[in-house]
Amino acid sequence: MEQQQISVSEEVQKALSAGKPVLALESTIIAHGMPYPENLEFAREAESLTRKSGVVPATIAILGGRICIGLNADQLEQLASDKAVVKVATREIGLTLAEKGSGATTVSATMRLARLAGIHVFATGGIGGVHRGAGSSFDISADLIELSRTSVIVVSAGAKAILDLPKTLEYLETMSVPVIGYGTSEFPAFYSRNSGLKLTSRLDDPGLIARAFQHQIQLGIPAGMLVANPLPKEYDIPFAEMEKHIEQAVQDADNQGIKGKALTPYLLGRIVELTGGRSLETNRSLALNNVDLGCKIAKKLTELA
Ligand code: PSU
Ligand code: MN
Repeated sequence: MEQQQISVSEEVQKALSAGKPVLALESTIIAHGMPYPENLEFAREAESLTRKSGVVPATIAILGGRICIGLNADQLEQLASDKAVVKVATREIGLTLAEKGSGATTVSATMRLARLAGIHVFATGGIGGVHRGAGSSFDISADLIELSRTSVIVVSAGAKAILDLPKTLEYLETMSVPVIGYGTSEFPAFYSRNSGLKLTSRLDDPGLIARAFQHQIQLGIPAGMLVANPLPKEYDIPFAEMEKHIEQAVQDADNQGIKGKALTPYLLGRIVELTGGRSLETNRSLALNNVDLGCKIAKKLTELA
């Protein structure tokens, strides 16, 4: 890798060379998934929770044409507030570097860059998936493709019910991506602990999750792993209650002709509006809950190494 393309913070570099646990964090959730200033508060909180757990956080983004693995306070602030920061999926990494642009990385791009830096565990809120109406729009997130070909454990609260969850699970099965329920046998639906969709795999022990992943790596299986971690009970918004807001948001997007990469950020923002900010508090708590589990898995993984 060319040195001028990538800058790994000193803290992350030291941890990696000492074999200490590191947790990757994405930046699209900051720049395009939550409004300012709650996004900045969340980003800081995620990093401090990681450090408190004895793990080094590596928030990943592209800034000024360089891949940054581990951000300083100014860089976090820029990501959270600068409207010129674009949304970068894996396919846009090369382009953003060539244009010397700044981008927030989605789950797909963050996985790819984490792997490149030697980081194996990544915590986020929810992943992208198969959109409702994908039968005609063909809108399927590149996150699912990346999960099938990049060996990183992604800890999420499942996928948001703005998506077609049954199709998302079918797609993950087709793409050979293990989906592991943590403390649940059901696929969580982000805001809700329950979706009614059964999972075929469940592991309640972070050490076993780490071991399963290590077996995949040793066998040369290219896929990552999706850990589905239901949000804390006190923040649960029942599936049926969210459904009306989601239907409204999907309808509004359709009326305004919003599609492609703009669709997910639009839906996330619209749902915050429609729930009067309640969904934002839920989003924050579930993402921090994923950081907590991500730290546990990252620590177990370094013990196995
Ligand atoms: N879902 C969420 N919050 C998010 C995203 C998805 O609940 O912040 C972001 C993630 O960065 C994810 C991206 O990788 O949206 C997926 O976008 P798309 O649907 O365009 O692939
Ligand atoms: Mn899409």
